Amino acid sequence: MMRLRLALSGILAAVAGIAAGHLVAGFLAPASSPVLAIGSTVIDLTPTPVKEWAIATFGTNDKLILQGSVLVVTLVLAAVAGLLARRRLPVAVGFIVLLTGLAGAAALLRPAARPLDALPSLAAMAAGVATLVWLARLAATSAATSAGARAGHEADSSSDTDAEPRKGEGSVTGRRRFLGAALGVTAVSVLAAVGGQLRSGAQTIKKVVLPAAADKAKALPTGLETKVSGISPLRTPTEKFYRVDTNLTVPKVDVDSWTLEVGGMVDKPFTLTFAELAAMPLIERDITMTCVSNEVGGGYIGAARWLGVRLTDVLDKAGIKGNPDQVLSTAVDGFTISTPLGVVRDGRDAMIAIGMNGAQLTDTHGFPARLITPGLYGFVGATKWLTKLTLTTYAADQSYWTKRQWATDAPIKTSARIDTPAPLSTIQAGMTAIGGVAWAQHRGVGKVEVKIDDGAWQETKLGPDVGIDYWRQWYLPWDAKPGLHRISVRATDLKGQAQITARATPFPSGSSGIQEVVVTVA
Ligand SMILES: Nc1nc2c(c(=O)[nH]1)N[C@H]1C(S)=C(S)[C@@H](COP(=O)(O)O)O[C@H]1N2
Ligand SMILES: [Mo]
Repeated sequence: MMRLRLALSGILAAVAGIAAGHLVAGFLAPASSPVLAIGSTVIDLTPTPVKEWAIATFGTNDKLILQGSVLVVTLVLAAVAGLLARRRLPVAVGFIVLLTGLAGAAALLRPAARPLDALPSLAAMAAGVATLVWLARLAATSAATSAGARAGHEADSSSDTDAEPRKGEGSVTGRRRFLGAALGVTAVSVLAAVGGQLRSGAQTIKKVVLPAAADKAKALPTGLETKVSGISPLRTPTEKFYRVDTNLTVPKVDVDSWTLEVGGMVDKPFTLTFAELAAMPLIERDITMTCVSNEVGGGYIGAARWLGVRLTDVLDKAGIKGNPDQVLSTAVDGFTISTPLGVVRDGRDAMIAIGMNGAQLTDTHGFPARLITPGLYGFVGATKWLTKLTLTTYAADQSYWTKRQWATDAPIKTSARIDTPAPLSTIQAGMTAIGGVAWAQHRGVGKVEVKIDDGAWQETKLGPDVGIDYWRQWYLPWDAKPGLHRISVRATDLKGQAQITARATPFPSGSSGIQEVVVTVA
């Protein structure tokens, strides 16, 4: 029983520390909360294959699972500290100091950390140590009294507690006192954690006024979604747009103090405020983004209307000096992306976007400004929460993912996805439609073909053309006969190049292969 109470003392010390840290972080910087700081460091240190496995296995739940794991490991270690607390209190205290110290170091070693980011971990340290000392003492006292109640003064002669073993009610009183303290710590911790969460959630981004585009996009045509049910809409609503980043908390950037710095191998480095950036000529473009982690048939793809400043306009303002070959972009949290300068300057609509689907960027999609590079996977051209552009060389500087052996130049591979019928679904026999989307950004989709069972590849009907940087909807009417059927799809770009049929994993330059779904027709 005493062991249990000691272990519980350790666990509650950790809970109190984590909660205190979370509360303080809520007021200072949400990302510096101890569990989040450790979690972010774990994300950065995780070897690429493990990261890919986690994304493939857990999908967008990967971050929740990671934080859960950090929490569980911490609680287990804290339970050990609790067990040590009776005979070796200094060691147990040292253990808690070490754990919270690690969290503090993790917070301070984040790329864009400020000294203040250590405060939440210091609060965790204080709350953790105080709780441990207090509860462990109560646990030992209650145990000593209960041992005393059972066996009188012979009980546990090595006990290092000075409590007087009493007869009768003593054990019950001691246990009650411990239980009361444990419940108290739990209640206060829950309040602190919830408070911290509410406080960080209350941070919002400001509303900004976006000028109209000087160079507007054509009105979006009506998509196939009006006639093929279950097909992805021609434009992805912002709230349905996939989100991929390394952040455990979404940066809420203060637009008034935000700046975009342009430097490196340039003649005239300069800095722009948001108003100055937004005052430059704006273009509006329909562009489909894809994540390199998207598996064949996956959902890490979205199509939106972007409003922004041409990246070349900004670079030309600075004037390129020497022979840089990459644009290194940095986010407010220090995350970096390399984009090949040759790609940026080949005439495509690479831009610093400030608007998405007719509104300012949302916090999750990079407010106040992000890069969009048509034709390249997001990890080489779509930096969110952008704050710095540096012209440099691949030889001199490497970015977050290239340091982790991902490709440097990563054009999006041609692919097609079946949206309807859904994999492994059961549908009614009779006339229906097979439909989905296909993409070959910056080359354009030429045709999409479908194969049913062992039949021939049949050309599908394509939806409206929104340009080579955008995806294309497609469908094929199908008279479905009862039974189990296999449906495959393949896309070919406008140059006649069919998508790669060989299966490849997302690492290091994007997945390939033909999607095949199985459906039951009843
Ligand atoms: N600052 C920052 N920008 C980032 C990332 C990131 O982790 N941090 N991830 C990139 C990746 S891998 C992709 S696919 C796109 C996703 O953009 P979205 O979340 O708006 O869809 O953002 C890119 N920009
Ligand atoms: Mo990505």
